[in-house]
Amino acid sequence: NTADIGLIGLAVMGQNLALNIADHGYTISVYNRDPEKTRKFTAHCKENEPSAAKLKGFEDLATFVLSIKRPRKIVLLVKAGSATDVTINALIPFLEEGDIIIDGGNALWTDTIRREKELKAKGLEFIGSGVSGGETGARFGPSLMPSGTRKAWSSLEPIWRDIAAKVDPRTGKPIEGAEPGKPVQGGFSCAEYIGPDGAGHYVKMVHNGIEYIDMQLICEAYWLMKNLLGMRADEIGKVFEEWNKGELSSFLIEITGDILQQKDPSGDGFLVDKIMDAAGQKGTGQWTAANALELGSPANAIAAAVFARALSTVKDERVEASTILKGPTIKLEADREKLIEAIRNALYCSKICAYAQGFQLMDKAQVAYNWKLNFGEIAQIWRGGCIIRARFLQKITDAYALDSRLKNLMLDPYFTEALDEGQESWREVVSLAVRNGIPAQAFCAALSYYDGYRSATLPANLLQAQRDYFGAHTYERTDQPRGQFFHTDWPEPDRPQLKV
Ligand code: 2AM
Repeated sequence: NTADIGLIGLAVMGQNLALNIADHGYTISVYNRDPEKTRKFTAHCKENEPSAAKLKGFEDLATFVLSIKRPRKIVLLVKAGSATDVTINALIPFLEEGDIIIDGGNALWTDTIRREKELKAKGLEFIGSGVSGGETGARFGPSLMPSGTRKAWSSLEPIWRDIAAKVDPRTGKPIEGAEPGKPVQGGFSCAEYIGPDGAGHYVKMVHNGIEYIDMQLICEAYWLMKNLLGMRADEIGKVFEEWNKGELSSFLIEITGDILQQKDPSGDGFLVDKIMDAAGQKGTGQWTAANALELGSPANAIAAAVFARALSTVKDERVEASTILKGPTIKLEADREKLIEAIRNALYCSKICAYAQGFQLMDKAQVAYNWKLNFGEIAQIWRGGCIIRARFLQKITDAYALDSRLKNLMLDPYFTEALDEGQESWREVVSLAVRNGIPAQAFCAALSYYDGYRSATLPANLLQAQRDYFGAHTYERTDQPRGQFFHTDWPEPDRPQLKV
């Protein structure tokens, strides 16, 4: 038993993470349910990977487990859901007290809580770790969101910190330059302990919810430029390239610039124009929105992004409805440069709201599930490696450094000012979308959230009256202390009895 760590599940993420671990000088044993994949992978490594000697494949689970130093650390990168349980159950007979299973899949955090409890009863440790960054992240530095007991974390910590993305601790800028066998040295490591049991997978889930809305907002900005200004894909791509130089600078804006300028292989036009407009999803955005509903946290923009994907999938219905349901004809005499700048402002303001919703949700969750989350650190973990990595996240870290108990990101002075500066354009863009019948549900949802949150009064007074009227649900009064409840015997208007 000489391997520093073991890894099960040699699909793309597993292969890349195993190589990343090996690149950092750790010896690693790997195993896959289908041994053919293990053979293929190790053969490939021998031919192509400088760290191949650090990595050893196993075709038998017992031998695999025995090859690892105790307390054993075994990373699972298998399909989330029942496959994870099947794999854990197969492992248990071979494990010994204090051994640690690390689930790096996209597990639902409640499953992680359950698994940790079950394994604890057997004397085993369980770490649920969010892993973000896709295959490149896994290979050269992912963003890692681990949770479990502190003891288990301290055992995993050196490896997790080594393999994670690195950012400049002062500016938050990602430290680039990784290549196989040559890991980045120094910098803030995007792998911080998140909390006990399911906290890490929860934070990863919210990361994905934010990813959904980030992507949807970018899509709406593209759609407005295309439909209001009649711009070609490559022209819009150039705009995103420009935007990537400023405060919107992020991985998603960067790849959008590239995508929009990609020509179709047929030589006819741009690839994006040929791609079917029906979006897929694997469920993590939906989990975020569902949890926001469950906790009563107003994450309407995140939910709008999930619903936007749902609406996209009813393509046939939309095609039919487009010949039946009428909208306005697009009428626009706008200055192109001015409108592009207004859309950029709308995107930035909406993005601030989206992140405010994500952090507000995590704040609710930490109370509901008994965690203590460090929001500044979470923003910094997301600064490198992951899909939502963005310059903007440093502003979030700065905001929580200024006030660790900040109630809402929008109340941080930098964000308050950014929203104030951008709001006129934001409103103009939303109005243009509405007047011209261009769907922009994420922009609209974000703006409604902003206007709702900044309203000292809302029409919920009437709502409470309605509830009291038909269900005697009672209400509080603005001229009496909170916590005192009143009921009115509402004068029922004369009306004819319903006859069944
Ligand atoms: P496989 O290669 O043998 O299919 C991602 O799909 C990873 O999860 C793969 O390594 C895959 O193994 C593994 N996996 C999927 N379903 C599984 C199951 N029911 N039991 C164990 N591993 C599974």
